[in-house]
Amino acid sequence: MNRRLISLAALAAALATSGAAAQDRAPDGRAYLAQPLTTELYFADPSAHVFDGRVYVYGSHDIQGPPADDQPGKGFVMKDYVVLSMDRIGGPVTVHPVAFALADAPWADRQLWAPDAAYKDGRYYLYFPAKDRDGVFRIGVATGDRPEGPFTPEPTPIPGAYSIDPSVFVDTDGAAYLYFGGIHGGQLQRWAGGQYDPAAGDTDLNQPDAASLMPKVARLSDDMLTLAEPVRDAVILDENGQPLKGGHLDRRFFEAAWLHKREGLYYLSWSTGETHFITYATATTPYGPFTYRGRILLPVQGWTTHRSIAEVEGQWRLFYHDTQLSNRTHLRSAKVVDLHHDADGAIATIDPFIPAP
Ligand code: FUB
Repeated sequence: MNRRLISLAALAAALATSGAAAQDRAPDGRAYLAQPLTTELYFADPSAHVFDGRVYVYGSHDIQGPPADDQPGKGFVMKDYVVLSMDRIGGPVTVHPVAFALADAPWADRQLWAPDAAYKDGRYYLYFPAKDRDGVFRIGVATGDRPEGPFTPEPTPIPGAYSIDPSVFVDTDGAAYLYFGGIHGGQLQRWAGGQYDPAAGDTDLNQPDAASLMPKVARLSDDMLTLAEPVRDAVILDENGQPLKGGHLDRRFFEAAWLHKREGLYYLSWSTGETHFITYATATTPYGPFTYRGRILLPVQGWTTHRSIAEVEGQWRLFYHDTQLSNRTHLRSAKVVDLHHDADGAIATIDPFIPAP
């Protein structure tokens, strides 16, 4: 029996004992809009790309960690990356072998969080955050000659990149941009002065009148391994042209920046953290400034929310995660649904649950 049949048999056995209905509805009775891409493992923070006609999804390989209430993010203790792929949306999903493990990255000590990948000139690049031995989140890059890995990490983190949730956008002219950052457990506030300050800002982020911290952006060098320029803020403005404030909890940037481009317009989306929305803003350049437009995804089951947006088979898709299979914050599953832009480019808000008839 191959690996997939074994896992399907295990799932069937689990459903037989736990009851399939428990899989189909959230604890509060709502029905899920989509089902997990895989039940073989917990897989979160999905970053999807089409490489050579096949869909590849990069993400966090969730595992059970220690109780984690005393420190933001402490329970996310991932130790390796795996890649999912499929030849079409809705087709069978392949879970590839480990793409690389924590021990392969000499500088990384713990917590392999949300990654992303890019392709250039026959090479694949996996961008990933991890804490170093001083407990500081940094961002590394690993390279490989196949989209599913294996990937070999560079010996040091990318100079000038920090915090969490790297994502790469490759523009139509071939220029590649790295977006990153996440507040609270992602430590972005500790870099507000340009250097890492372990005492900075951890409890001071939601000030109603202070500008919120913004995601970071920098163009990548031609070899995709370093930053080609100083990091700048991807500034998000409200409808009056003012930077979002720390107190705008239902829209300000928390983590998980992602850029997609459609019909010449640049869309930046992100998670609002404790209010659990995926929201977005648009701009005419990849640097911004971006103007807030609205919500893409209403709260999913689970504390975190994270997504990527990719055009697959001529249809825009939203890859996201929730805790359907575990109902536990740190054990998440990736899903995919269609995403629709209105005539004026606005994104139609998605409810991850099916409305009751
Ligand atoms: O997976 C760990 C962290 O949870 C990610 O880096 C965040 O975006 C959130 O999804």
